[in-house]
Amino acid sequence: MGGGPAGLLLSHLLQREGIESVVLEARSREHVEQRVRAGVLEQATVELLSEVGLGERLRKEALVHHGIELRWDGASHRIPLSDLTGRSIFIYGQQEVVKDLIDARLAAAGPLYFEVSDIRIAGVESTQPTLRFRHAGEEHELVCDFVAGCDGSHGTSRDAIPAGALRVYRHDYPFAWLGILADVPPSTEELVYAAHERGFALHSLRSPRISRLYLQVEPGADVADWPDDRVWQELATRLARDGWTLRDGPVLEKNVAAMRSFVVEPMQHGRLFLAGDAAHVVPATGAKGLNLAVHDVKVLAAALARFYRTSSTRLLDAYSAVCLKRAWRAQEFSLWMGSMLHRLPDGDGFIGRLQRAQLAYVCGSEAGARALAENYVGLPHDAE
Ligand code: FAS
Ligand code: PHB
Repeated sequence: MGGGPAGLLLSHLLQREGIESVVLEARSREHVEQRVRAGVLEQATVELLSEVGLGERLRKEALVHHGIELRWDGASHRIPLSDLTGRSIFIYGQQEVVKDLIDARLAAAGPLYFEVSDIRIAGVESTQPTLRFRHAGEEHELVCDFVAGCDGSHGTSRDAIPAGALRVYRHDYPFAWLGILADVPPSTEELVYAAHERGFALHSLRSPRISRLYLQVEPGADVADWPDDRVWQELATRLARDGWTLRDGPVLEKNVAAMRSFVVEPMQHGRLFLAGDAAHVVPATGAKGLNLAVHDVKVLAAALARFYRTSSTRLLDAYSAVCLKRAWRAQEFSLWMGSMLHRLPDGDGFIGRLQRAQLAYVCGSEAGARALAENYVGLPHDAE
């Protein structure tokens, strides 16, 4: 269930193992290919996509970055990610990953249904769960061995799990992000994370011609209160540094995203396996969400392949624990980075001083910079 990065990549990995699957997506192809989300890919994510034949366009178009910049009190502090970890990050929009996955799925003639509705899951505690759904005005039924809930944070696959069987962990942050996609060349070579007394700001990018920028705003902020010139003005203020100018330009897309943490345990119930945002959501500060989804389906595909080859459920039984370990690492890192860089209640008082001390340690000591770098580039997939 779900034709986002998790669902599409899982179907691709299974197909390579000779395992059939059907991808059911609620929205249209246009919608999922246009949806602006992630932009930072870990090296392990890029290595996996390349290994499974999805790296051709990525390798040509992705920008490789070896560092990020933390900017505070008007000064820049570069975190040399590759020098500290031997690993890099790749800038390649999530919608490009999704386009590559859909192209591969259709090229392999793998079943992929868009604009599916009314999906009902039954029998996940049996060895033959069923899915009923509507597509193109008709009722369909699928009898399957397993169901993968890859339908994101607002999906319905979790509803098939009895309430008492799941533990849900939530944490809402006292801020949201207003994000813009702009038709202007980036004003920076590497990502800039700025901690400013007026709030956080991030200068990211999508290509040498397209910029992606974010502003910390109040939870529930209304885009209508943020006309383009106000957005650019606020970005210029928060990202300000002597001798540096922010280029502005036409805003192609603007949205507000809530910042929250969410984890469900376990990530499996009977023959239903949850992956990606359906099981865990991290705030975007650490750029981890998409990368976690990729790791989940890599582990799940290997476990399913082992089951079909040997009937062993050992890897399937370990799936939830393996993925939750990485998800909680990402949760802790995202909270740590978010707390260091955002304007928080009491930001002018004790908490503000703590944030400054944390920034000074991270930017002033190799140990501090390495802790950020290791988590930001992402631990190798086999680091479990
Ligand atoms: P998705 O939500 O992407 O996909 C789920 C799919 O299921 C969707 O296509 C949806 O339409 C479909 N669906 C929902 N309900 C359904 C139903 N009932 N039946 C059928 N289909 C259904 N992550 C990073 O790693 N790096 C970043 O830089 C980054 N930046 C982000 C910026 C923003 C503003 C946001 C919001 C997120 C960001 N993320 C980032 C996180 C993000 O990329 C997610 O982790 C990623 O989309 C997760 O992929 P999926 O689990 O496939 O879920
Ligand atoms: C993005 O490019 O969209 C992006 C980059 C880094 C983040 C979050 C989002 O931490």
